[in-house]
Amino acid sequence: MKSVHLLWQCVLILLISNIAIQADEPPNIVYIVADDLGWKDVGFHGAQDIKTPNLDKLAAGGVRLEQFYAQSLCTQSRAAIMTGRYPWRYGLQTIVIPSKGTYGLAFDERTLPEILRDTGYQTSMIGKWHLGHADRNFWPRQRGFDYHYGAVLGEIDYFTHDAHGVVDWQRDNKALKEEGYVTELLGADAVKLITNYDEKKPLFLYLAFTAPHAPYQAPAKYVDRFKNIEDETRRTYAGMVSCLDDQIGEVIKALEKKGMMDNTLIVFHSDNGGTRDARLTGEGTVKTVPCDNGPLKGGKGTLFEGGTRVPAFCYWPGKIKAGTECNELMHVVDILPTFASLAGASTDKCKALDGLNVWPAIQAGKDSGREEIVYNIEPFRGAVRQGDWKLIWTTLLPGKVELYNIASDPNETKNVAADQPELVAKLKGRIEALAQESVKPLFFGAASEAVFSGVFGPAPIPTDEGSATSEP
Ligand SMILES: [Ca+2]
Repeated sequence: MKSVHLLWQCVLILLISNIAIQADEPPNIVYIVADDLGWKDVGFHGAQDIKTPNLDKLAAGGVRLEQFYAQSLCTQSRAAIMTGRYPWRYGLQTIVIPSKGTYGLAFDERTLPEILRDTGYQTSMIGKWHLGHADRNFWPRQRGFDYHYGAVLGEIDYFTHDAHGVVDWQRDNKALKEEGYVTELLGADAVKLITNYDEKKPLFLYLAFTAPHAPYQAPAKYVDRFKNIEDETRRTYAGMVSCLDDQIGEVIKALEKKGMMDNTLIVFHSDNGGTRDARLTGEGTVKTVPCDNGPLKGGKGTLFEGGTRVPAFCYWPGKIKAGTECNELMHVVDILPTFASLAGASTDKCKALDGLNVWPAIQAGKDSGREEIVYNIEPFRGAVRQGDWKLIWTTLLPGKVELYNIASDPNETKNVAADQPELVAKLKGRIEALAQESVKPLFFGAASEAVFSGVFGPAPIPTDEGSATSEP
């Protein structure tokens, strides 16, 4: 009898230890980033004309992150995601890498996929990179991804896959000629990858859609869903968002079909706010700006909330409570340490991280530990938020200082800088101290090179027949 009892004890111990191993099993991570999606351009933030049923279902089934910040432009956010460090630390804080730019993410920065790959993940990237294209060493396959399909530039035509006549469409470093609409191609590739997935390793999939960034293009079948929208650009944009939503729905179906959902964390957010300035809609021109950031002030490229606070959620049934809302401060630099923590990966080889592991806040609504958001530090402007207080300092003459209480005035309508000189001095001091730690934007070098190669060329003096002669 005693031996039977002992046997049961052994079985019980084995079962418990097996459960413990399963609980600690590194999850698959499907990390979906939209490009220039407005705060209010998703159903779960109240969009009336655009329908996003798949995103809404995921947001409702998980936790909405309502104070999740990104940088205000593409390259900057993607750099922060890849490094866990603010982009002003390595020169990517100003504008984006332009198509003629020859620079990229510094090679001494350790990247998120490198960290995950070193701990046993298969690392795949499908979509837009925008962290350097002129040298192939900047490309995703050389920066930690086992697989890449998509574009390396910041903006390509959705049908021809080119920018300024140069096709930017690759699979694993090899140029690819394909027919198709970019959002559908990226979604289909993600579905294929998941369907054929080798389950021996946990999967990290970074699915970086180019939608709904300019140029505003969508197949007629998506645009036709929004015949009720009068404005042509908004109608096309709605079609782009709808296609994005459909493709995310297909990815979820593929994960379900493969039986991966129980152990897969899905994270979704936009890389910056929606554009509110026609000059920032991309390299083309549009009559109207189609994005809607709702009540938030400003948009892409600005340091206001509309440029930096983005729609975001996490979804993992069984691990994250459905229908919850998190108002803890978070920033895209937190992605790297949070994923590393879930993966059981070490960040020891990284430079000093700005990001924090915010998983306890996401999963259990605990304090995120983040008391400060640094919106950006540039030679001509900077902004920080500490607690509820946000200071935006424009240092270009004439300079401007704006102080807002984001808790009581989230839409930045009342500048109270004049009423709070001590707080202004403290936050200005913080910005100045961070500026001392920052490096010069790489964009300045590229821009001056482009300008000077142009302005010191031959002068465009008219020499046609109507010009003056040497005769008096
Ligand atoms: Ca963007």
